[in-house]
Amino acid sequence: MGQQLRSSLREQQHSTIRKLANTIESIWHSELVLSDYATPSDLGYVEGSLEGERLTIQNYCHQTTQFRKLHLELAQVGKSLDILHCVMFPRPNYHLPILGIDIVAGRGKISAAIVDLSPVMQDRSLPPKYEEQLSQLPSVSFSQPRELPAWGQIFSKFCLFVRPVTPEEEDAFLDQVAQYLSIHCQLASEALPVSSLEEEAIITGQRYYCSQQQKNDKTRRVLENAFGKEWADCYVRTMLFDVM
Ligand code: 18B
Repeated sequence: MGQQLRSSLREQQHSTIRKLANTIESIWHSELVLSDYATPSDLGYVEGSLEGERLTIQNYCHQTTQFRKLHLELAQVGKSLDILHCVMFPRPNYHLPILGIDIVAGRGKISAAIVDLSPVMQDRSLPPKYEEQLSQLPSVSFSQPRELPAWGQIFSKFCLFVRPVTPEEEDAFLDQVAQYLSIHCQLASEALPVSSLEEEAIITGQRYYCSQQQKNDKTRRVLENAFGKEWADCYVRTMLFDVM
């Protein structure tokens, strides 16, 4: 799909989503050495409209020494719903958390903004350097924190899940994501491979993370409305939260 179409989706999206997409890409490009990732050719740019409004999806994927998949996805439903989805899946031979971001904006207002560095070890702990650096970040308060759904037990104590209600809160969320992402890219670049025993535990942890995320019915419903149940299920399992 042409570059023009790609950038036009971003330009139509909620300004916070557009800014965050640009921030994520700029940090990835400056902090990591990116290689191509073989995105299935039919999933780079996708459009569907089955029952409801048209859903447009744009995927950007990369890989690095430490990450098997860096995934940034922008989606738009009709003119009314904008979504940014981002997950950084570490390779299983590195003990690193999974960075996940989701922003959902309906009719110009953000209803959900979430960022987390989620643990993969069974004891739910993050590597000590992450604990250290994340604890040192200045705490920011939002007027409308949101409650995690039951499947959200995968998230860490540093998880930020809010409905930002002012431009200042939107900027504060953007700033927090940039901090998490910078810390993550820096610590990941310094990380060394683990033993094969630890690798087994990490694979189990990533599988658990993905199986819990796959329980998010709100994501599934949007995809099902545009593409049908079968396609949506396949997309969730292979593109959004593929287990190794
Ligand atoms: N997600 N989100 O990524 N989701 O993908 N998302 C929603 O105001 C999509 C992730 C998360 O309260 C909503 O409630 C679609 C990652 C949580 O029950 C919609 C795509 C994380 C909730 C969508 C997508 C994550 C949530 C409802 C593919 C976290 C709240 C909006 C492009 C790291 C769930 C609202 C609840 C909500 C849709 C979290 C519509 C289609 C990586 C916790």
